[in-house]
Amino acid sequence: QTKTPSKVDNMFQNYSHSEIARDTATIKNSVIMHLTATFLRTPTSMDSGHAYLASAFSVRDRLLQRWNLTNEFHDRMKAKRVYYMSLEFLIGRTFDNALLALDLRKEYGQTLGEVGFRLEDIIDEERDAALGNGGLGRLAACYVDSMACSDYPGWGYGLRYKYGMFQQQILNGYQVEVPDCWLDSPNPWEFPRPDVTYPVKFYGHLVRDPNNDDRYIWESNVVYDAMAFDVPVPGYGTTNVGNIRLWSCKTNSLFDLNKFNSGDYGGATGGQVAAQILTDVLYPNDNTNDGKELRLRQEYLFCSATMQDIIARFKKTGRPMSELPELAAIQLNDTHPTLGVPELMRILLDEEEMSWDDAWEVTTRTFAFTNHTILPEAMEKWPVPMLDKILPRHMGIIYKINLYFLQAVEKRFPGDRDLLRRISIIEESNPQQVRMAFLACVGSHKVNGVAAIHSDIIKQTIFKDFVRIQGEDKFINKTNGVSPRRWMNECNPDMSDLITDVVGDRSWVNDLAKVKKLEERVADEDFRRRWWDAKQKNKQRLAEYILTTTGIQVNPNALFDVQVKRIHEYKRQLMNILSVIYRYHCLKQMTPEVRAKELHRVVIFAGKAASGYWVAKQVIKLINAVAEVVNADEEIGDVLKVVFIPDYSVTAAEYIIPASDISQHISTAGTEASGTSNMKFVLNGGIILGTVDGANIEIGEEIGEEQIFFFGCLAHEVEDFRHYLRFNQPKPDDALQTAFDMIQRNTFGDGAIFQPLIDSVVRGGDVYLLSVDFPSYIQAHNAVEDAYRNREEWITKSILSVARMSKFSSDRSIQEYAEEVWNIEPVRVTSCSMGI
Ligand code: GL2
Repeated sequence: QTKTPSKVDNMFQNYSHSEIARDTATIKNSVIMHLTATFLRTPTSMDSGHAYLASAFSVRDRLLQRWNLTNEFHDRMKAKRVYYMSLEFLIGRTFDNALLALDLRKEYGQTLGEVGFRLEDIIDEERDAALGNGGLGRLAACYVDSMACSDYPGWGYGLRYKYGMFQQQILNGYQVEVPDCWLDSPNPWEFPRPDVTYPVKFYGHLVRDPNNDDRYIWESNVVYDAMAFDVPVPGYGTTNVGNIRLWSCKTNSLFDLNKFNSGDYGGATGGQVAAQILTDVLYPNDNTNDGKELRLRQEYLFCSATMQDIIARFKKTGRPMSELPELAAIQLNDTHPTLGVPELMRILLDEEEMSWDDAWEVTTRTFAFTNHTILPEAMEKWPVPMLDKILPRHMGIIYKINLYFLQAVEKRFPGDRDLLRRISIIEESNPQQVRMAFLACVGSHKVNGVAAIHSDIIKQTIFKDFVRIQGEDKFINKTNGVSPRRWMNECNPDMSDLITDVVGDRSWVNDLAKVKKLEERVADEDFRRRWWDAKQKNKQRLAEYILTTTGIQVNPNALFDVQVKRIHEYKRQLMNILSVIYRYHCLKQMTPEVRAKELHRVVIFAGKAASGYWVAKQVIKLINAVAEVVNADEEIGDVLKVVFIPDYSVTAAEYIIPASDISQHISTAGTEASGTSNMKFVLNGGIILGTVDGANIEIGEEIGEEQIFFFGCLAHEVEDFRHYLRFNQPKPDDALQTAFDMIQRNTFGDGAIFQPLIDSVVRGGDVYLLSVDFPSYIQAHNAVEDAYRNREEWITKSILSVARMSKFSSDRSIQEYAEEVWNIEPVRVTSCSMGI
């Protein structure tokens, strides 16, 4: 359904008419204009870096016209907007994405060709915007992409970190973190908005309003400025352009002239430095809560600026504050933005002078909350004394939210003191802690998990009491999805062209249900050959990438077996590398004749470990140690290669994912909330080797169990195994024991450095159940090999998988959120609606 305006004036008419000139002469002019006027270069002194910048700025001009129109139009229509609040947006590159969205790839390729550059090289000049850790941050980027492409009026809100996710170098097999200074060169994809700046207060004290019990005046002289930077998000197949508004802590007003005049130069800039630090770095923790005070201040800066901005926009409509939920829906991407709840309450109570009950009603109708993990170490909690010191007003509001909530529960379940203790937002530990997941839950009208199994688990565990108190209907599932624009059309051009041939046009990019048509061609010999060739070409491209990034030569005809994701114990990269060691052992036992007949395999790893996560870093070292020995073993040759690709990123994923034959998603059952790379791999014609966990399960349901290799224990069995292993020594099977023995016999260098990894299994209770799942894991590997040897069977699996993946488009997820959580409708800016 699309709204059209009753009457639109034509103030944009001329402006819009000039939009998107496609002829190469105009494009060339605009590139040269930016080259000379923006970057002070001439065509003769143009290098590929400047060719990229000038082209990017020229594309950006075209995008910004659409961006302006979209926002203007949504404002005029008083459209309800959704605000996706996320401390992470893992955007990656934008240039190629924008070219595809504007359908200008060919034209820019031609223009660049005329001045002596290849488009692919120019695309490679762009640095990733790596403002996120992993799945959660990339999901946020896919969701804003889907909002733009589906014409939903939606904005992302986040922080503009000066240093994004660190760059990973590998030195002597170990991970070394290097700062990611991504803003060192000009960033064409952001727009500074000095006019959109809000003051954000910290510390200080409270004065009660003598005339209004609900109202306080918060006095403090620690006030920072949050300034907006807008990042346009091009919609594909629509002129709508979305927006991600990122806040940066501004420092200008914090220069102390008095101190400077008295010669205290350090003191004069001290305030600036303190403020700047707030948005300097992304915390590089994935699925773990760090609990650092600076992080709390980051979160508040983010929440306060965002809430002030949303309210300022709402106020322009002239509607009373009580109607905020009619025009704004706010989604909390995990608990990181939960301070938005007490911040909105503070604004409504103290600035808008609403009553508590009215303010609470507005707040809970506006917010909804997505939980992304059940790992206990990831649960955000803030010590009450810390929160009280930094945000005294918010601590007071949280206490009161908790009090009213507990009173209501006590009324319904009188005398159940244990229930009150369990559900209290304040944990009675020493010191007391604020449980952010509970605050987010109480402050929201809907709570969702990110895959069916995960949504069930949270209802049975962390939110069990809340389901009983607040009702089943509040707790829903929204299975994650990925953008077909980036994760097929952009990263896999050959397979995309094939799909386009079958569908008849490229409309499947915005309507993934259309890939179903591939099933009709599954028996078509010519089509099958082209399908295989597309995969081979992607493998060749990855082989080249591996050679340049690692110096290792791999054979593109081997089976490419990939595990790329954050390094985490629960994701069990350790189990993978132990199976590689076992395979190496088996190969060494064979005669050369027998060995030569083995399936050739390249085992590919990539992923970053949080800088403080020692065990994860040891796993990286072990992978590299094994790679060094195996790859140098002439007896083994191409039969087995092991590769660790450094510095995994969105861009690296765009090379790796289209080239996989098999990808591993092997978390201990019940621990991976969803996973999203699993969806990307299958969408690109790869097959999953995985546990019965997260979205693997739904992928299996959709594509059919013949298309996926499952193994391992089930989520409901995990607790019993863990309990058993707490009191009994695990019993590694022969294969696992062999792998341990080889490490301990110093096959891969000094075995002693890896002993803690072995101990985590044999002495540490084997929390992630490696010893339990290893036998079925090895069996599953054998099944994969058998299947891959039968090429025809494999091609069928690959085609059928892609054909059945439509559920996992983020467009589907966003539509479900829009209809069931946000209550928003698409609002399409059409040429005629703006008088174009
Ligand atoms: C995660 C989950 O671990 C992952 O399984 C899920 O796919 C994503 C997106 O929902 O969220 N939770 C989390 O804290 N991180 C994730 O990637 N960092």
